[in-house]
Amino acid sequence: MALQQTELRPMGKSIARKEDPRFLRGKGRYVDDVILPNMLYMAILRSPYAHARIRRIDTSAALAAPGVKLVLTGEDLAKMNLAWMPTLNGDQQMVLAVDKVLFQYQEVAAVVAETRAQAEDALQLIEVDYEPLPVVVDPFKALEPDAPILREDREKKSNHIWHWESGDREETENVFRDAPVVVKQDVRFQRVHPSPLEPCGCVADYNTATGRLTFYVTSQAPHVHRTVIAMLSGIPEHQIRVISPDVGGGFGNKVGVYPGYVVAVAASLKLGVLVKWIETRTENIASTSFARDFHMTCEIAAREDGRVLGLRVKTIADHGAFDAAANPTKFPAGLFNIVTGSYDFKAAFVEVDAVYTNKAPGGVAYRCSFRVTEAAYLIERTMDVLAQRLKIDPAELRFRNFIRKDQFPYKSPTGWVYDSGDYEKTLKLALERIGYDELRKEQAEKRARGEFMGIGISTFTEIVGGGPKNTFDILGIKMFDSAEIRVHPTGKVIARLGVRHQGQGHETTFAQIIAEELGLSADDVLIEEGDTDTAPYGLGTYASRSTPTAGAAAALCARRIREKARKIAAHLLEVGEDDVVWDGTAFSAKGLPGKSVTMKDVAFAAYTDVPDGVEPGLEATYYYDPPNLTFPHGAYIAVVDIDKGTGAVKVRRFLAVDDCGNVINPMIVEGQVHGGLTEGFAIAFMQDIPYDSNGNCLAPNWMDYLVPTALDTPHWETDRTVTPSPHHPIGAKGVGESPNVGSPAAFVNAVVDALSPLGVEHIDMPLYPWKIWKILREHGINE
Ligand code: MCN
Ligand code: CUM
Repeated sequence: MALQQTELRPMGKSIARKEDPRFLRGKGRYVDDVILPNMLYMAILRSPYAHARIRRIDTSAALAAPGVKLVLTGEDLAKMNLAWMPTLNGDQQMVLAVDKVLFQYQEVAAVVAETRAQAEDALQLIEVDYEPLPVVVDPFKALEPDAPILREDREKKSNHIWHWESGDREETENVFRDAPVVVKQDVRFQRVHPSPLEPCGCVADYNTATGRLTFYVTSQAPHVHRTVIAMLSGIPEHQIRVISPDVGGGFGNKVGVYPGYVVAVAASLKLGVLVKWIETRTENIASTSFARDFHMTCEIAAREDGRVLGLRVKTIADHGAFDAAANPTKFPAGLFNIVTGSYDFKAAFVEVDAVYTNKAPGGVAYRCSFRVTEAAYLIERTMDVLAQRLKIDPAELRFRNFIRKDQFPYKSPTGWVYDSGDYEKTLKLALERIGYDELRKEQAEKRARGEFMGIGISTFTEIVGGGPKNTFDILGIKMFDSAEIRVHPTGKVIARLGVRHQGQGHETTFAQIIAEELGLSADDVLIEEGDTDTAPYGLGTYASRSTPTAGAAAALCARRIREKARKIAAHLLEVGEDDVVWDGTAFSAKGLPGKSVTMKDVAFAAYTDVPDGVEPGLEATYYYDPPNLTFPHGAYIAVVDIDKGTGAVKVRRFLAVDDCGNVINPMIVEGQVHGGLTEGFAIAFMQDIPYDSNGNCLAPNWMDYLVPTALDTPHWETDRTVTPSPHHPIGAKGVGESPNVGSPAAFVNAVVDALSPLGVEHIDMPLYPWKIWKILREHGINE
């Protein structure tokens, strides 16, 4: 049962989510709920071809259609210097196609009309004369010397975007040369899409009299959107107000700036009226930030007893037509080099080459922690390949290789400094809770009867909290985050943060942090995020960074308030400041029992009875530059049974033991874990965005791209260990993405474990029943 919000000392308690009453009663306000007078509607014409030259666009018939006010093409935008926009990974992307299109569903032209239906109808009247060009969908073929060059705007005349490496090549080669055992596995992490319930959209409102642009957008990073729009449009930053209303799911899909946003702003600038643009489901899946699409080869060098020595990883990253991954500047492949995971490797070397293909752009989204999903999946999968090859139990292999508790802070061979962890404890708890030994016995019996039952383990390490200013920036802006707290005369608080939640419960958990520090109840604290006019600058919510960055800022900001409150308390208690003691709910005077004042008393005095020499009011701002990232970890175990007749996998049990340090709200953390596991399950079993050889996107809707229903979803069991972060002010680590980072490997490991008697060592996701059925059939099982 969730507890009341009115309790004092709310830290660590499962208080009910403050945001739920409005979400559950349909009283949320999303971007499509923004309906303002004289608003026009925009629709976008998209390319049917994956690669084609545009010979001519004729917009005259569309312009003459009923209700149509404006038609824009790339040429029109070029005149406004808006034909191209920068991406968050240092590339540039076409806003509306100029000269050619590079992926199916690419933005070609836009119509603005009085109604959405009129705008969409008029799209049909735009005539585009395309000359189809050869299409490249396979990133390996894109690298071949005779491949057609996709990006003629670049100086470099190849489809290769960048090469990135990490670790020590030579040392790793040496370790491999001398190693008695080497396993090698090709692993694909397929192209998927976060597909939030609410697609992307915006309302652009340029006021020709004031010169102000108000931009409503479903955004995870409103301040970043404001800065990008200012840089692009030339409107001064303070004349732009970005408002991100309630966000109906983000999962990384709402970090980037999409062409539709820029076109809507351009249209509003041109017409001087409000322009709304809301995507369809197909536009969302087929054109906005996809996730993964990594082709990886992993090699582990080890001793005969399973002790790992070296790790070598080679990856081809398919970025589609533009490199629009949202990544910190210094990490073109995100934090993929966390790929040594929870294991103590002597040496590691990781290489990633990024490639253009005729597919939708994007690259980092879907609960990914900047590509940690790919890294965790790869190492957890390959550790199982090693276990199988050496005939060592996968749990035992992990125990032999874990970074030990006493090795923290641990410096990984690719340069990360893990803050804290206790991997052995977490896996032990998981094995006990699931009854591992019993399950292995049951499995042996079933195998003897020709049945296919599997147990899969994943003991992942996450890396979140981007990040420290010396290494982390986006477009040059350092990745700190911020909080501003205002305590009003009656002791009620409004706090604003630089992040922007999308369902994670910040209105509750950040209120808990501040209430705890100020001796108030969470009910006394209103959290506001998402309005750049009021919130302090921050880089937004993604990469599970909110708690590690803005959460830290909130705690330290509240402590700053408490320090000032102490001065006022001293005055009220009529003692010296040094004699004031804070016990968590009130100030009292040392040696004077029975005499105390609460934060509410102090707040009132801050406006009514301020001592001389103290500034009135009770407000503070804090910008937090984290000293390091936080490294949550977990041990996940999946138990599956495979139906021999159909190849269908039943996930009989799934246990997730997570360690995200100190927990602010256990119920919210559990909710995050449930959601992330469901998405990890979807990726493992049902999600993929394939393209045919002509570059047609084969899953641009929810008929072909599957989102699990409650009926599909397994029952989740959860537990927790607590290893606080030593550098975070309240010892918390992020958790939002852990379940999606850790779970795919557990599912696949379980299915491969079930099929291992047939000699199966790896199957690429998604594990569709037909793939498994085919394997069974090849082995004469279900004929
Ligand atoms: N929390 C806690 N104790 C901890 C850690 C976290 O109580 N030790 C709480 C936090 O205070 C917060 C929630 O758990 O209320 C998630 O916190 P955190 O791990 O800091 O992650 P963020 O708030 O930065 O959320 C981002 C993360 C990402 S990157 C994706 S993607 C994702 C996810 O959150 N998208 C989501 N979870 C989502 N959940 C919902 N409902 N909708 C999305 O779009
Ligand atoms: Cu990479 S999905 Mo989340 O970081 O918004």
